[in-house]
Amino acid sequence: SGGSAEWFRAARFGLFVHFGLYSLAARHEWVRSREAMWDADYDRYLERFDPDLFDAAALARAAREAGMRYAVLTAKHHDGFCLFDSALTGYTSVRAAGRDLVAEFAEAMRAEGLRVGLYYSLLDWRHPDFTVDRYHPLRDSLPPEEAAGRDMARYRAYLHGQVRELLTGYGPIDLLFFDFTYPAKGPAEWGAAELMAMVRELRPGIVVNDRLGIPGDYVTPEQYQPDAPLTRDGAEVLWEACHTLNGSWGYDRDNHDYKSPDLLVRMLVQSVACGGNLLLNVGPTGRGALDPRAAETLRAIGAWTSLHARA
Ligand code: FUL
Repeated sequence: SGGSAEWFRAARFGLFVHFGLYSLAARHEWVRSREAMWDADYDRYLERFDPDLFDAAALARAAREAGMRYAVLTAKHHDGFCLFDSALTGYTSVRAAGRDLVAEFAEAMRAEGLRVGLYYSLLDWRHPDFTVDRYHPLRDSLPPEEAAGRDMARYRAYLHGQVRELLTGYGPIDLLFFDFTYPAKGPAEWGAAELMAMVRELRPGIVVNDRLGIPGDYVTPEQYQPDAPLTRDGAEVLWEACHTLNGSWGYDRDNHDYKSPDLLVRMLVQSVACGGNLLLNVGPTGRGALDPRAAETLRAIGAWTSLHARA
């Protein structure tokens, strides 16, 4: 990746934002899979989706004041619901509520001087061609003849087409966080090499994570804290530990088990000391607001970074 990842190494601290239909359920972003919901069950959230309190400018300000220098929004999570305008599906925040949240987010982050990242789920529990595996909500309910007609080649075209939309319709995107590869599906199912080539052609210098199942620009320890530099073939690699505030990425209303600002500051320090970044998550409420506990945590971290972080 050469010098293009320099901003990423220097940035050290970023905001992860998980927001989608699952935020309305308020009990973890995997709710649709965990509870094996049919489309009709999950549509109750689509019908009520109205992110009237989603304020990208306020999020950007909170991130900057916390000492963060980039932010990553879930353009699409595993449920398939898109926070952007897509010619390839109507399953979007634009169709549901007239809001292109990716556009709002990108503009607001740039206005605060933050780099813009997008998370894009490789899994898609709504797309009719995404084959049913053990994580799929319809794993026990889809009639075999319907399951048999699914075609990952068509899904691949959709996936590549949507990534193209994200990289061409929203100004300069600095980072892509793909998610994720697992035993049932990997680089072959994603068309990973072609996808990576397209991404690099559309956005030379973009920083891409490693979850396509092929090497990317950085590695992504999730919910654990490396205590030494990370290496590949003996050479240090760029890395970013991503962490939740309370164990859940999507808004989890009744989970009160928040990490303390003091612990989070120590995790940030340890990441930076070991050559890594910290990507700290918030999961806005169903209406798009920052939970007061999350807002307070960001403020408390900012009280520390404003004294101790260097530009
Ligand atoms: C995981 C996902 O399955 C979680 O829902 C979350 O998005 C996390 C950052 O990555 O693999």
